[in-house]
Amino acid sequence: TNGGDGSLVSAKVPPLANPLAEKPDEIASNISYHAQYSPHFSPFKFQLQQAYYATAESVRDRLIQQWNETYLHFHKVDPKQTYYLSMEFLQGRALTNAIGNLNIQDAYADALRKFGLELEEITEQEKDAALGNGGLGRLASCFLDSMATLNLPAWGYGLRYRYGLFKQIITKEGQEEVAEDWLEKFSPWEIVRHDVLYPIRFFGQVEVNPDGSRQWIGGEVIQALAYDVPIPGYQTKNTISLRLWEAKACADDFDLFLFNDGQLESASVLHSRAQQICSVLYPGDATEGGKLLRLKQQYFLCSASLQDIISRFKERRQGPWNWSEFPTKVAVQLNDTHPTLSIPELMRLLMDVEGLGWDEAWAVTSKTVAYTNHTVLPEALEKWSQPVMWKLLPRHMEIIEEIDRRFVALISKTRLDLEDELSNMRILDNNLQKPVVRMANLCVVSSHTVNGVAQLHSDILKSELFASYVSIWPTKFQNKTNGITPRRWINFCSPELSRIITKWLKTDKWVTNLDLLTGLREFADNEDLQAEWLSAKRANKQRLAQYVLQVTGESIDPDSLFDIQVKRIHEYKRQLLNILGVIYRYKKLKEMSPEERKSTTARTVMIGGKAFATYTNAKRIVKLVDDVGSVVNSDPEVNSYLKVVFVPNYNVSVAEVLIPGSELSQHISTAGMEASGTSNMKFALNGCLIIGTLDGANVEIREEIGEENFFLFGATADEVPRLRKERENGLFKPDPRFEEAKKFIRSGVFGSYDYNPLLDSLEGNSGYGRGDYFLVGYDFPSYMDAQEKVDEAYRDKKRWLKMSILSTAGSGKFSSDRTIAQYAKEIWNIEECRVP
Ligand code: GPQ
Repeated sequence: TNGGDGSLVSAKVPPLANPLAEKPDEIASNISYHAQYSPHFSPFKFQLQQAYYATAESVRDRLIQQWNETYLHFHKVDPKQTYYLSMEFLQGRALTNAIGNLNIQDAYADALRKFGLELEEITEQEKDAALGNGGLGRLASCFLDSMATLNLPAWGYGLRYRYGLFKQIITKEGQEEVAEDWLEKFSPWEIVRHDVLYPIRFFGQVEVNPDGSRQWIGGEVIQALAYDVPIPGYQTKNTISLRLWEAKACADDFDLFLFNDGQLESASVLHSRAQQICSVLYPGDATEGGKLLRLKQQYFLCSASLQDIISRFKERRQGPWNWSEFPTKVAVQLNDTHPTLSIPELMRLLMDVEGLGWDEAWAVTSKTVAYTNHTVLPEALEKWSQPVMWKLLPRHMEIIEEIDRRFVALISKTRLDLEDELSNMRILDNNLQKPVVRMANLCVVSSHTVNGVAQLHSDILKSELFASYVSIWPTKFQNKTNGITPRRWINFCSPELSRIITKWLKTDKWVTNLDLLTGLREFADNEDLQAEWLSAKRANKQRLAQYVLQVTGESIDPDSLFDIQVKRIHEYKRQLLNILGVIYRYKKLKEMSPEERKSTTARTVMIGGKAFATYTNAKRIVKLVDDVGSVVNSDPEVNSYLKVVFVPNYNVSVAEVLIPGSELSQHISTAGMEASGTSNMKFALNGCLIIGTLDGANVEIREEIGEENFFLFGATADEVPRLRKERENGLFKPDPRFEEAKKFIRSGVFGSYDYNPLLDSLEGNSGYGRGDYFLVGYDFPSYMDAQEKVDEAYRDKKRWLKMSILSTAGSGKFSSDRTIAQYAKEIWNIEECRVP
């Protein structure tokens, strides 16, 4: 808090209620205080919605207290601090997580019972904050939880989108997208900081001053306003910030003259233009469109965050100081290339505002910034049109040109052997038809460290995508295998299983030291543990079955094997392989006698995920799954052995119900294409077995939990290029089962929708949208064989339970605490800064 004299003082005002209350009575009084005096609703009502907001506000008071203490402590100690810049944060709900991390869930449950309310029904009221598309955004949120829990001086920076990820509705036509208004009422978790405001410029021109220095002037200026979302660590006082920027027009941008003249819309044109910036999350997941608005959003995030970081750095300086200290106090991590403009923006601020020379500014920038790559898919590597960039960010383009020029000079001078590759390594692609800036190249050249997100992915970056840079900067490239927070992804979403783990390990320390789970291995055969495990999994399956009934109307049998694939719908993730396998299974069940059917393993296959709104083949896959479900589920001969459900609107909260109740999950991408995957880790941690390819983090999961506990199939990453070549040359011989499944769809059993384009993509030797680029046909037979092994394993209950326990026992490595500790030590060079 800033005192009137501009100095930092701690708030001395006594709180009205005790925000740190831990007794149910006191908590109940805090809740009713908020119901009365933070009146967002008409008085004298205390229904679920009101109760949720009042409860959340009482928790928020506590978070504010801890947040303030943390801020002051960081300010006093002045450690090196990390700033995690991400265009996406997929936070999900906050209430259960906050009271869980604060370890006050029992007190809150008791307090709410005094009003005749159950904690679960209150937490259900909260809307998911879905400011992200998928894995990349959720990873950022898991990282925040770990940073806070590890007491690291670290903050997140993102955008406060008005509309987050769309809501998916499944109709007879397939997927429909509806805007999801997470701020419909308001979010009790954000604190607006009216005093944290920065100007952000777009367009305009560069002016050269008499002394040769340059400055960017003119164009449009809007403001970035800070909203802080407090992020509590688990069982620690440390509470860090996710600072989200909102765009605001400048105060004098409202033209009262025009308004009084009756030109109401023209009067506020700058206001609505500013509002657009944070209106929607760019609905892309590994696909990029050249949208000017998206570029504006990216620059808005980078400029606001860097200005804020610099101002905090200066605020914390005491006595004389030098800019060379900046990288000893600040680490900036770029979550993929989306915040790449941080690089030229930091250069600009240092040179044009702070007056540093190029060399000094470059030394500071390149020691500060590090970059994480999350994909090798060519269509997801960001490239921005040079003419568009010159128009929107003329000064940044000058800086980027200069970085490129110096890079070319360096190579020409020192590495003649790389001359041939130089045109691909350059930041600028000056191709006359479509000159672009290659953002990944800009990141690699400018960052001190570049990392991939799983060992295989990092190896591929070094041997393929960034191979030519490795010989210049051999130590720049690292691996940081992704992780997930065990708080949200087992402790809070599967309390039953968590209690059993604590009981058998005789400690709950595993929640912050996930490696302790290996202690379960010695009990994997123990009948008592197995019985408890079974009953916890069973309860989770029942909860899941109830959920499915509620959202789809389909009743599913908790005695069947729950087989789940949930993730964004993408051809490389191969939901099509899954559903083709289901179709084949259905056909075989139809051909069996009733007696034969009885000896099969009954399965419920659930598939969920959102398709990018204009990704036609992904939407066709959604439609196919739903159609197969309609036919199979209403087929009385088969439906006690097989059910197929498309779970609508997959999001963080839905995942928290699905994952604990799953027994088998599918991570079946074409090898080499999934950078890591993170839901694979969540499933394994929850005792769910994986059927998967040797791709992304699957490789390491299998290593950790043992190959005998993993259903492996498919081509390996190094075989894929050869297999594609062979296919192109007409050398692929499809398995008869594959042909049978496709033919079955073409016969029309699943309705009149035209599936031919989808099926055609699997045919032919090559060509756009043809030639089975994702090798569904090649992997189909080994996939079906692996599925048979699953059926067989499931029939042996004891064996399955043992495998399930070993899965959890082997998941310790995949805690995001481990990942973040590695970033802290090996990339950021920061240390714990615990609030006393
Ligand atoms: N990922 Cl580049 C996304 O979710 N969105 C993106 O825009 C990009 C990557 C995913 C990636 O596909 C997964 O394999 C990773 O596990 C995840 O990022 C987190 O690293």
